[in-house]
Amino acid sequence: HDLRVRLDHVVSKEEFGLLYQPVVGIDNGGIVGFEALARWPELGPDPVPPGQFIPLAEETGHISTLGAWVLRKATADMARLQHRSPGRVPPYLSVNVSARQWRDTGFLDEVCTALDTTGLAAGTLQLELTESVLMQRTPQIDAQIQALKDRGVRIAVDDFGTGYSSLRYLRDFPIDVLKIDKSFVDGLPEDPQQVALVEGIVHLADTLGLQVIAEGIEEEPQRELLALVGCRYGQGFLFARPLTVEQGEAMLREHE
Ligand code: G
Ligand code: G
Ligand code: MN
Ligand code: NA
Repeated sequence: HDLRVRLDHVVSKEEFGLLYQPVVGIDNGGIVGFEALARWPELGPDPVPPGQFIPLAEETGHISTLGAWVLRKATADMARLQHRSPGRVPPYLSVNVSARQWRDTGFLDEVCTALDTTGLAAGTLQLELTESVLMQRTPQIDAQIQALKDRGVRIAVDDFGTGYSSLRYLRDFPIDVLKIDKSFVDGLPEDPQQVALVEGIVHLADTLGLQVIAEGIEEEPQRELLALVGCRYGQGFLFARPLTVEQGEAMLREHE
């Protein structure tokens, strides 16, 4: 209950933290994008971990306000960062979008307004959804996703392999990217079943023309195995933790 009250307060003031975790090339560690990750604001003691306040925000509906704020702030941050790094392929921005946000009829407008206001190129925005969204599709959600695709926004399936879903959506749905969940990466490279699963996912994605990002890479042997089976992109503490936008920009320059 105390957490609910504190979340009400944070949401009403629109005071959150926002960090960016680099997405890198598995082979060379070069940054190709950043995933925006919401954080409890730094004011005061006793920060609440995102694994606690995000589910509560989803339950209470606050995720709509929080999500809209993340979109505005992250597109503005990334547009500035791209502007300051001319002459290289601009790193893309990936934003987590909860099922509840996809059901909001105003969501498409929010994204378009964020792009128009900040000047961020639509082709450098990626939106992450979970398998549950694909299982609860409605004509309205499909229309929003198609409109975003028509604008050039990319769609990624987050936590791939962990939800209750049918593989049919990979064929019927305009997805661009699969993010292999950390739970599959954890057992690499020792667990032969995990290796087979990851190899299978990469192969399936290749066949369907989808990009793959492996999440939660913490150890060099995991990276090597992923590179070996042809996974081209990764995220994880081995490469970088979630960073402030300034730290992210500094890391981008180091790798130039
Ligand atoms: O930041 P961390 O990696 O601990 O994230 C915990 C969970 O919170 C993850 O499932 C992540 O996808 C989710 N999350 C983090 N930031 C956001 C956000 O801005 N919006 C939504 N919907 N989920 C987020
Ligand atoms: O659900 P989603 O994949 O968006 O969640 C991303 C979460 O995973 C974030 O909270 C981020 O802080 C966390 N994360 C990213 N890389 C690693 C990692 O290498 N190890 C662990 N334990 N967590 C990670
Ligand atoms: Mn994510
Ligand atoms: Na994930």
